[in-house]
Amino acid sequence: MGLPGMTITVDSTADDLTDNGNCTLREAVEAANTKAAVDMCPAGALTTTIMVPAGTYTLTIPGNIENNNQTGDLDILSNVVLMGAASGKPSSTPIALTASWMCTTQAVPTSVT
Ligand SMILES: [Ca+2]
Ligand SMILES: [Ca+2]
Repeated sequence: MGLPGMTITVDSTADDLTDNGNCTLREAVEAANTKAAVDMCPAGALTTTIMVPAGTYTLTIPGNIENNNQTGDLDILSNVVLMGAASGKPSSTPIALTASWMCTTQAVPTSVT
């Protein structure tokens, strides 16, 4: 099961899922989703806090209609808290996502009536 809480610090504004010695935002989300280490990101936990340094994070891997965080938008499939690393406050870091690749979250099912 792993630890109940884990913090992953993003160290690159790049967008990749490649084992190249960094921890991108996509890799951090992947580590949270899979509860396994991804490149330099440590394994996520039941609740994973992702520390996001100030910067512009442009998603550059093309793809749509894909919901497993591999291409296009980021797909958060577990409990994730995004924190601005500079201030340590939630939502303090603007994350610029390209308009067509919006960040989607699926951790909390919503009921539609
Ligand atoms: Ca990488
Ligand atoms: Ca996707």
